[in-house]
Amino acid sequence: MRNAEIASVLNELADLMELHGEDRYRIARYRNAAASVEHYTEPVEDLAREGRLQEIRGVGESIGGKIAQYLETGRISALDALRRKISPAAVTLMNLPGIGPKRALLFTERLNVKTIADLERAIESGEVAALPRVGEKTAAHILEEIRRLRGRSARLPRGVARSVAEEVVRELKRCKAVRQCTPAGSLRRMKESVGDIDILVSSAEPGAVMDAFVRLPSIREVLAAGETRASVVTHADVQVDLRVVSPASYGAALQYFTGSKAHNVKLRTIASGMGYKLNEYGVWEGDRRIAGRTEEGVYRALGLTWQPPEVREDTGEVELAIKGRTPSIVALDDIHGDLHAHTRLSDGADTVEEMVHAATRAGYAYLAITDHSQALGVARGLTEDELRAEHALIRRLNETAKGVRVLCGVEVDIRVNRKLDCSDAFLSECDVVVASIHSAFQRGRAEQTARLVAAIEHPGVDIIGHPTGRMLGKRLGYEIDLGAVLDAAARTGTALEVSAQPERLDLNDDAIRAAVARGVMLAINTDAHHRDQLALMRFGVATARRGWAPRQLVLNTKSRDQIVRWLRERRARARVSVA
Ligand code: DGT
Ligand code: CA
Ligand code: CA
Ligand code: ZN
Repeated sequence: MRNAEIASVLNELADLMELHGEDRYRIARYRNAAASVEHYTEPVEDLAREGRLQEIRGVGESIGGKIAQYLETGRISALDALRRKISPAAVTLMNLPGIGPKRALLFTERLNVKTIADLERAIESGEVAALPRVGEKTAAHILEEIRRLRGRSARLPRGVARSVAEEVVRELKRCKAVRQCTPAGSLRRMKESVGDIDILVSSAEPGAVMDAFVRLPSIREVLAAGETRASVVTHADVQVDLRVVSPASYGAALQYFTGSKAHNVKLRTIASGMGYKLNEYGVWEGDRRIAGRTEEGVYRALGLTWQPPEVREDTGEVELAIKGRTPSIVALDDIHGDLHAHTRLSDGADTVEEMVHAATRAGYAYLAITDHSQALGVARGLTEDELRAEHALIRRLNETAKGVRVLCGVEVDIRVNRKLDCSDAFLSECDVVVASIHSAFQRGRAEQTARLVAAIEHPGVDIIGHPTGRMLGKRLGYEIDLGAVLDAAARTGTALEVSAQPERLDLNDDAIRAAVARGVMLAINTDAHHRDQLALMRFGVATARRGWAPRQLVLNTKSRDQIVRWLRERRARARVSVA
């Protein structure tokens, strides 16, 4: 059925007619016809074959002729003629809310704008606002639309996806017909961003589950709904795919829908090599299901060891599974503390005491308080004297408190000139120093790399915070030569952070893998700005697991005594270099 395709061609024709300044009633006829075609229940190509095109509402001789021409030849001569007259850039721009044909032509002709990125730059430089009949307000509005559209077409940061998925799972579990219910797909594999959300349910009554699903309050639109599968879009503009299987197939379906595709392809090959068939309903020997109820059972039936979802990317885990092994990777239980956290003295929300209390509840052995240094005006950075006062408070706390050992730290800014924002003497007094870049993201690759390497080589620095500065869905990181940064870290023993903040996850999984290959020490930190954010640790750990980071290379798996010893040795070196 090609109805949607035909409708989109008719709409394009209408767009171009509009740009060309044709009669608006004529244009409206094309748009109406496109809408009828799109929603027509029979395939329009059947109607064309039987000469019945004019049965479609709004389709007369002229439009009918164009549809017939398109179906016969794949093109419409009137459309080709218009395409030759109008720049494709104008068409792209016209599709943005707030831009009609007149403005699209104005932007392409007067400002030589060819892409949406060009337009964004032209708005930022003030050129658009200076055009006749546009103005600041319209320009700002268009910019907002561009950013909104961009956010929608991009993959979803996992932090957002997770909360949507949790909401759907919570709502679904109220339905009595739902037995098991869990997110699968890239969300379960803990990827940093997801294309869509996949949810798996086991039930003896799939019909009842489907009914409940398409009526959930969080759902805006049902894209497709069958007996055991459905796709919907939520009010947050997120696609959710649901599959319902019987309990006997739940493990096989969970394995299948967790993916990745590449991992699944390898498993199917192994199955067929054993004379079995593997699908989302089970492992089959002929008509007999030999596994399917649990995921472990599916792996076992194939002679494989179960693999954690985070490593199912076909990057060596299947080969380990054949040998009866799993990658040796860090787990949440291995984490004994957090080495990067803020209080209300800089840009955090809570007091030192509240942060420490939260760390105690998390069962931690240590917590580093690392408020910002003074360069960071926006984050209420502290002077050295203010930081010293905070450290004095922390030392008093440590005298009385049992349990969590609080480390006196700082998150020192790495300035544009490669210097650190605190004196060497001050840094050598701290228990732990995190150094991060917070400014001048636009500098070139060589310059940024040199900034980071200078901080890595500084004897007073223990950890580099969020090393690439990226913010998922907001900005790419600054450009760096990752290899050179990793080499410097390996050489000096300086740890690189794996930020657990869902929009950072920085280093990311690929960079972690490269770091691990060089034996670079990592620190999985939450960079908590609120006591509740200490709980973000699991996202950092998941990212480290995707990068196959072993426990031994993760600094905060060390016990309290071990970390104190590790830091003390580095402090001694820092003091020698000061003296
Ligand atoms: P995404 O949504 O782009 O972040 O990535 P996934 O991995 O969630 O992919 P998705 O939603 O297209 O499909 C979910 C899982 O279903 C996928 O990881 C593996 C399985 N799957 C989907 N299509 C196929 C397929 O054609 N072959 C195989 N073997 N598995 C598939
Ligand atoms: Ca998915
Ligand atoms: Ca999907
Ligand atoms: Zn921070």
